[in-house]
Amino acid sequence: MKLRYSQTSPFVRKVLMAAHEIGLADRIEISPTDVWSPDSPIVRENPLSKIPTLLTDDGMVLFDSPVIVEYLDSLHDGRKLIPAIGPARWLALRQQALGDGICDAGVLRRVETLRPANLRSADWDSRQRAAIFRAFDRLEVEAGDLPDPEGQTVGGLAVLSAMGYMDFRFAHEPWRTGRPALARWFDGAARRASFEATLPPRE
Ligand SMILES: N[C@@H](CCC(=O)N[C@@H](CS)C(=O)NCC(=O)O)C(=O)O
Repeated sequence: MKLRYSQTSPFVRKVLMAAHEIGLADRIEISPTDVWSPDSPIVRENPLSKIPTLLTDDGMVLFDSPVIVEYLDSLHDGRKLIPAIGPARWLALRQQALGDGICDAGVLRRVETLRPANLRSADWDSRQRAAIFRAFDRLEVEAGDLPDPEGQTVGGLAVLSAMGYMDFRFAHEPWRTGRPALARWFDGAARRASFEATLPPRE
């Protein structure tokens, strides 16, 4: 399998942490991809031109990180990252939606900073920032529902990736302040090898 990839993408990171957790990382060839280049092959593979995009060994092109994680989770017989049924499933998927939503808002804010100053919108930035911190507030209230490090789920990985992205791009806006339960959960979850193996670059 080949993964169109960037070391800075929190969605790619979630997928790669998932692959490490279920023992499939060695089967994935990572292919650094610049989504902003008009020559990038990703435009032909994924009409949305986003990473992560997975090219499977049998010729499928899969995109959107939840779809890719679900595919990877179908390839092994161990403990699943996506619980099959019941409340545990909906909890994990909802946590994934919150984590991914923080990343969506964070990536939008980051892209905004790359635009010429006269085209940036402070209102747009505040709206995305507010969504991020509301999501962290909700996660703090629900921190007891987050998985143990040894029992990771797609929800826990998405939240962990979102926290890592905030530390990477928005360290000046500390999400830990006033959220002690989340900070404690992060300290435990970030000790996993899957987190260490997928750190973003130092910039
Ligand atoms: N919902 C997508 C979001 C992926 C995404 O936004 N990726 C960013 C990089 S972090 C991207 O490729 N952006 C390029 C663009 O928006 O054109 C997922 O979960 O995979």
